[in-house]
Amino acid sequence: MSWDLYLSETAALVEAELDRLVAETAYPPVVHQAMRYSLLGGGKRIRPVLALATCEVVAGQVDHAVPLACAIECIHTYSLIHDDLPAMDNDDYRRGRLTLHKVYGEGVAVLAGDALLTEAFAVLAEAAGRWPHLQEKYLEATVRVARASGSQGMIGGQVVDLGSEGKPVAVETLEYIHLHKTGALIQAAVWCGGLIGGASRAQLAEVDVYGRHFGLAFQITDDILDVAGSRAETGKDLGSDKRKEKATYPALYGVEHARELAAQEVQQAVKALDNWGPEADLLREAARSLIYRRR
Ligand code: GRG
Repeated sequence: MSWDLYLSETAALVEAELDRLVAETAYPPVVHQAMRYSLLGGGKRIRPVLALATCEVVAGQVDHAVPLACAIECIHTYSLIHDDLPAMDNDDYRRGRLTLHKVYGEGVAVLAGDALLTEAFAVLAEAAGRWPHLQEKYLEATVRVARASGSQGMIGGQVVDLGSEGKPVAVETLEYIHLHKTGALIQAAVWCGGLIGGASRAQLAEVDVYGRHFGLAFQITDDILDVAGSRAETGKDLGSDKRKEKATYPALYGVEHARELAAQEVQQAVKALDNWGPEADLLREAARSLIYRRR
C-alpha cells in the first residue's frame, strides 16, 4: 500500500479513536469542546500514523499501538495550542482556522492544552493495565514519551527556540532546536510503535536513527513551507518565522540549500533501514514523501 493511502486510512482510524476519547458530552463542556476543537481540527496525524506503521512493519498487532498513537497526538495537539499562545508564537491561524485561544480565550486554551497532556498519560497507563503481556512495554513507552515531551525533549527545544529569537544562531543550536522541539516526539512515536509491535533492540536502535532523521527533515520542510509554501495549503500565516526572527534552516542557509539538507536527512532516514526488507517500504516512502510536502 502507498504511504499516502496508508496515511489517509490510518488517520481516519486515529480520528475515530480520538473522537471517542474526548467525549463531546463530558462536563465541564467548555474545556472538552476546546480540546475537541484542536484535537479534531484537521491535523495530518503524521506522528500517530508513524507509530502504527512502525508497529505494523515489525509485524505487531496494530490495535495494541492505538493508545500509544492517540497519546502522542494528544501531546502534539497540546504543544500546538500552547505554541500558538501570545506568550509563545502568538499565531491567529492554524490549519486554516482561528487558533484555540482566539476562539475560547487564553485561559481555556492553556487549560485545554494541560488537559490533553494529562489525558495522554492516562491513556498510556490504561493501556499498560489492559494488556498484561504488554505492561512492561507500555511502561517503557510511557517513560520514553514523557522524556521526549519534557525539558530534555520538546520543551527543551522550545525553550532554546524562544531564547534564540532575534539572535544569530550557531548551526549546532539550530540542530538542537529542531531535534528536540519537533524531532523528539516523532522519534518517540516510531520507537515506541516498534517497541509495542515486538521489535528487537537492534531494530529499535535503527528505528531510532530513522526517527531522528525523519524529525529533522520534517522540521526543515516545515520551515521551508513557512517561506515558500501556500497559505491555502498550510492553513497558517506565512512568513511568521521571519517576522519573529526565528532560527530556521532557510534563514541560515537559504531555501535552496535547506531543500538539499532536507533531502539529505530523508536519505539518511531511508539508509537507517538498510537492514530491513520490503516490509519497511512504508517507512521508507513516508520519509521520501517529505520532499514533496505541501502542508
Ligand atoms: C508548556 C507552555 C508550554 C508550551 C509548550 C512544547 C511547546 C510549547 C511547543 C512545541 C513546539 C512545536 C509546536 C513544534 C513545532 C512542531 C511542528 C512542525 C508542528 C506542526 O506539525 P504538523 O505539521 O501539524 O504535524 P498538524 O497540523 O498536521 O497536526
